[in-house]
Parts: sequence; structure tokens; C-alpha cells
Amino acid sequence: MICGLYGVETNVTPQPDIIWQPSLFGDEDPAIDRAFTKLERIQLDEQSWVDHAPGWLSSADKLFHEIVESREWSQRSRHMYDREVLEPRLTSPWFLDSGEPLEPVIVEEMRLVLSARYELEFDSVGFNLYRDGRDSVAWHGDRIRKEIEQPIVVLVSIGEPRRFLLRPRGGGKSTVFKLGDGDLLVTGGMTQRSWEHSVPKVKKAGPRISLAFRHGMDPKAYAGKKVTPVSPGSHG
Ligand SMILES: O=C(O)CCC(=O)C(=O)O
Repeated sequence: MICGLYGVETNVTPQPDIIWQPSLFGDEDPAIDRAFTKLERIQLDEQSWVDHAPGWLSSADKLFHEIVESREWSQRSRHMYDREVLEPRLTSPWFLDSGEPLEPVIVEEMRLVLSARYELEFDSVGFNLYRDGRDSVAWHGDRIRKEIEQPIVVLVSIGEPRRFLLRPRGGGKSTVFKLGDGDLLVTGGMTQRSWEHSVPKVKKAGPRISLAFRHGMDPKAYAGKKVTPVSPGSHG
């Protein structure tokens, strides 16, 4: 199947079954803390904040497996310095505009609960799969349309916790979170504009998935990127 994502052609094939560590799979259904009971707001500077709610989504082991199995995963690459550089993680985007249902269904529930709390409509979800410690994302700020001066981006992380770093744009001391196991981190105010974030490589780590709920993503965020379908069990 070929589908178009903001002008980029994507070859998509169904993914084969993946065998993960059996210890990852619990039997319980995931549950959202709809009251945000553990949420704490942390002010990074006068205009930038994050909301942090550890364990906002509980019992996510089965969900982890479902997401790996049900999403179509690709590895993006970008042309840099005369060569194609592969992004060291797998991704699978969903857009409200596509008309496709957001699945697994608990992810749609999360989207609705988060949209109600932050009083806007999250219209895209980026699924990111870090297969092990070699996968990472470099320092960046998310590409949200520039007319949205203070975008809100929500990350829900499941699987093995990984270090998530935030630092003032251009450098400075990092603020460190460990995100996995259903943790919620929301960036708001000027955080996406004045700060940057990364998930660095580590020597050893089990798999982790982050779900990035965004509104008003810049269509150019996909421009210039090639995507190659990849089985989540392989490391390219
Ligand atoms: O996986 C994460 O926690 C960060 C994801 C991220 O920064 C991104 O996809 O832009």
C-alpha cells in the first residue's frame, strides 16, 4: 500500500509478528488516570513549563505489545552531507485528517482525555519505537506551525524508562526525566520554542515506545525525509 503523508510517499507493508521478552506482557488492561492525580507542574523558566505525571497510564504491558504489532513502522532518513542518514528509531505517524481510526482504542481515549484537559484538539500522534539503547533522538524542538506560539505537546511513554533531557536552546544545563512505564510529560508555554530535548543513546536498554500527541504540526516536519518500512524486530 502507498500512502501520502504531507507530500512524502511512504511504502507501507504489514509487519510480521515480533517476539519480545515475555516478561513485558502483563494481562491487565491499561488504565488512564483521568483525574491527573499525580500531575506536577515544573516551571523551566518564566515562560516555559512541563507537566509531569509519573505512571499516568497503568498496566501498559499488553498495550506495548499491541502497538508493536498493530502499527506499521518505518525508519526515516534525511539527506545530509551527501549521504542518507537513518534516524535511529522507528516511527509510525497518525493524523486526524487521514480519517483512519486511532488505534489501539485506548490511544484514542488518551487523545480525548488530553484534548479536554488542555482545551485543544490533538490532531496527530507520533508513535516512536526505541528498540534498544542504540536508538535515540538528537537535540531538537518539535516543528509546530509558527502561528502557534506556545504549543502543547504531550508525551506518554511505555516500556523501559529512558532518560529524556531538556536544555535551553543552544546549550546549558540539562533537566533530566526518566520516562517509561506509563509516565506523562507535557511541554507547554515556550518550552518547544526556547528549549530543546533529546533521548540519548545508552549502552543497554530494553524497548520503549513514546506517543507524542501534537496539535498543528508543521507539514514541513516531514519534508525531505524518506521513509523505509522496517520490521520492529530488526535493527537497521
Ligand atoms: O521519545 C521521546 O520521549 C521524545 C520524542 C521526541 O522528542 C520527538 O519525537 O520529537
